[in-house]
Amino acid sequence: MSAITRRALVGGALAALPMPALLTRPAGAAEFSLKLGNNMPMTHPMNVHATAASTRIREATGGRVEVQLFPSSQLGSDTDMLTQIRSGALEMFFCSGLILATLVPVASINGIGFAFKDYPQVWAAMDGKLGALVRGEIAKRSIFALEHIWDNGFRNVTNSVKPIVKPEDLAGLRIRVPVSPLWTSMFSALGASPASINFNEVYSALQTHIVDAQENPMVVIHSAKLYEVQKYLSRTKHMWDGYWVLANTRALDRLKPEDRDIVVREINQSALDQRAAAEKLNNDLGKTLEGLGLQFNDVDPAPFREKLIAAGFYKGWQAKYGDAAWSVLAEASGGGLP
Ligand code: X2X
Repeated sequence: MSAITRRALVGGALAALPMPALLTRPAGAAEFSLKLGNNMPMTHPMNVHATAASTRIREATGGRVEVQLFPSSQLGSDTDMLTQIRSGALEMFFCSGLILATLVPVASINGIGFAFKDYPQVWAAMDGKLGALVRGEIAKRSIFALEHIWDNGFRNVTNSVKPIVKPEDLAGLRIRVPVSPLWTSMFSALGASPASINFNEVYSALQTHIVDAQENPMVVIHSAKLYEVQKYLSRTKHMWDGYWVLANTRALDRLKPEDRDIVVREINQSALDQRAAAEKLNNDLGKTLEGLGLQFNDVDPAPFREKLIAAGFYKGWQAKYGDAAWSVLAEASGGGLP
């Protein structure tokens, strides 16, 4: 008998037998295990505070619910995880609104160039009308976005060629951007040559010079060690980006209502804790990164914004999002939009 036939027979025989040992949960095991995937290493404040939430959820549900973290794109790229969260193969996913926009177009709206000047403005917008608008659109796709978005941060351009001081310095620069139409549009409008690459391939793309530049908040540049393969950090602060916690609606609805409430409550609590931690790091990491060899320069945002206006960037995106959504952004940005 060939190995294949034997395996098929054994499998068939086993499948036909009742297997109480396998169907009963071992003592102490959770009734519900929710996988939570993301693209950051465990040291990133997102995973530090997701771990804290997971511990509190296990305690508060008496061990019935377990949130299992899968950091560092272990379950695949962001594009893969977005597919998995829709199918239910993945129960929860930390996803940048801009990446989510390949599915829910308005979700990229907070990333419009230079829309927000500081964190207080961002949190008022994202916990207020702008966030509600985006969450409403996400809900139409049978995905539940938890109330509080987590901080990724204000993004800065890094590269291995030269300091970026004026928009012309970006001309023709091969810059990695995440997979999202808004990012490609913005860096094309600024005169660079953007390439869409998922985060799990960024380090090697920079190392092998498939691209020479990328843009991310300080915390990401630090925790993913991008300073090892980049030389200059220009404080462009060209957009703010955050991570929604997305949950597959069917998976959440399988929980007892009180367990579901605990999961949502504790993750929202950790969102607020993580914001404080990430904001502090994003403000404080400059010295550390300089010590690790990155050369910093300040940037006047005005000419970058002018370049975007001249390229029709704002008008084009206003037309895509529609006037209603655009006016919510305009109000949240306190007159920061052209
Ligand atoms: O992919 C990126 O650059 C990152 C880590 O910032 C996001 O998840 C959008």
